This record gives sequence, structure tokens and C-alpha cells, in this order.
Amino acid sequence: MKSQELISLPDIGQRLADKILEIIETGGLWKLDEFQTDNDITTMNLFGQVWGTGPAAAKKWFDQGFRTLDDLRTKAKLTHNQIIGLKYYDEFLERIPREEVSEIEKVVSDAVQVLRPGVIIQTCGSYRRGKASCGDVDVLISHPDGVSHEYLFYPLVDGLKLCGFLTDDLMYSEKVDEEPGSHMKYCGVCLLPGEGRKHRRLDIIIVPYQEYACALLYFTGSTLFNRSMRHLADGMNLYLSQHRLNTGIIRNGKTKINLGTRLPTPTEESIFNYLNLPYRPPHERDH
Ligand code: 8DG
Ligand code: MG
Repeated sequence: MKSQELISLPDIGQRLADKILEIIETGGLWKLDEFQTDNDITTMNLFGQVWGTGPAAAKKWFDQGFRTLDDLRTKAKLTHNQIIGLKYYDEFLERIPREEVSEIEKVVSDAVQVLRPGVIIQTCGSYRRGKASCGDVDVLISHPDGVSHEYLFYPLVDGLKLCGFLTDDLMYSEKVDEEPGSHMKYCGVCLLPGEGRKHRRLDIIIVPYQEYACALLYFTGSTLFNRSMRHLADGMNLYLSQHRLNTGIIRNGKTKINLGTRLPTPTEESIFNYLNLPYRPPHERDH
């Protein structure tokens, strides 16, 4: 069939004729495929923004035929975190104004100072980098005496739950990464008292004092900045993580056979020094 034959039919112009021919010749319509693909991606993005959901789970739900958040709520098999993520879907997508992050920090700070005077508490992440709004609140806690941090985690979290400030738990763990035991991390949801407040994502991380500067650097970010710092350390045969800066690493290709020994890192400045870098304040660490 030719384009001319189609156009001779009633109500068919050139553009419609082209589409009909494309369907006859290829068995499909490129524009429709593109539209459907866009829709698929939009739906998977919608699902991927449920807290605790990665791209694999989002795709699985899509393949199971789910298309809306209500489909997920009523039909999908959800983890505990995904249930909470759906419960506060809209609230978690909103950025938290800087001033509110300060208020949240104050509640945690007041609670922890009562438990153990002299505690160091610092909100990290985008807040410390000076952003006007933050995706969540990342609170880092330690104690200069080197031991008190061990006794803070459960009393602090339990106290904040009892007063209604923490409303839901997401992750509650003493073992948070490949070097278990030294960092304790709570991920949950908090709500400031008063009318019209929103549920916000709060992380509380408690670390031993000798790891404080490395943790401060890590949790301040940005993720990209951290990656560059680690890469630089690797190139100097050092090893930088949220726990430590080590020297004397023995590698076999890319594998570390021996992690070497910890360098003393009393401050963030000391870490920059070891890496032969001029100190960069947090608001210059976005890249
Ligand atoms: P935001 O909450 O305002 O969205 O930004 P953020 O404060 O910079 O990010 P975050 O997700 O709260 O994480 C806090 C810091 O943790 C981040 O600035 C750098 C560090 N971090 C890494 N790698 C990763 C990672 O893979 N995931 C997350 N969530 N944080 C990471 O260095
Ligand atoms: Mg953050």
C-alpha cells in the first residue's frame, strides 16, 4: 500500500498515512513506543522514590502490573521500610528547611546532653555544607572521653521515642558496614511538636572519638567529594573510610591484603594534611 492510496481515503492526511504505513511495515509505531517507555520510566521513578526501594524492586512491581502507589499499598509485598516509605511518601519527598533541621538537631542535642554531658553533636550532610534545605537530617554524635559513646545509643533512641519525637523506625543497628561494632546508626522518622509539622527522615550515628573526624568528613559529604578523597588516598597508598585513614596498605592488584595501620586523625584538617590538600570548609565540598 502506498501513501497516496491512504490519503485518497476520507479523513486521512499525510501524517496519519505515514503512521499507518509505519505500522504496516514495522508492526509498531515508534512514537507510541516512546510514549509507553516514558510512562514506564515515570512509573518506575514513582516507585523508586518509596524510601527503601531500589531500581530492582521498582522494576519488579512494574512487571507485576502495578502502576500506582495505591496498587503498591493494596497489592504489593512490602518490606517494613517500604510500608513506612509509602506512609510518608509525600512528606519524605519534601526538602526540610534549614531552620527546621536546626530545631530537630536541638531536640536530639538536648536529649543526649542530659544523658552524658560533654557529648559532641554535629548535624552533617547537606546541612553542614550550608544548604538552604535538606533531604534528611544526619546527626553525628561522639564523646571526647572515648568511652561514653558506647552507652548513649539505646537510652537516646528510647528516650526520643518515649517523648513521641521519633515516630517510626527504619533501621536500628549496631552493625552498619564492613567494619561492624564501632558505629551505631539509627535511621527513623521524627516529628517536631506543634501544629502543621511534617514527618522528617532522621539518621543518628554514634561513633568512637578516635573515628570522629573521619566520620565527620564522610557524613558531611558530598558523596562525590568523598569519592574523590578516597580515590586520592588510594593513589597515595592510604586507605580512607568513614572509620579511619590507614597507611601501609598492602595490595595485590585491586585487593587489599593488609589494611595497614590507623593514622591519628584528631580533626578533619589533619586528614586534608595527610592527603597534601589545603583544607576545604564544608560549604566547598559539593563536588
Ligand atoms: P540530602 O540529605 O540533603 O539529600 O543530601 P546529603 O545530606 O548530602 O546526603 P545523605 O544521603 O543524607 O548522605 C549523607 C552523607 O553520607 C553524604 O553527604 C555523603 C555520605 N555518603 C557517601 N556515600 C553515600 C551513599 O552511597 N549513600 C548515602 N546516603 N550517603 C553517602 O559518601
Ligand atoms: Mg542528608
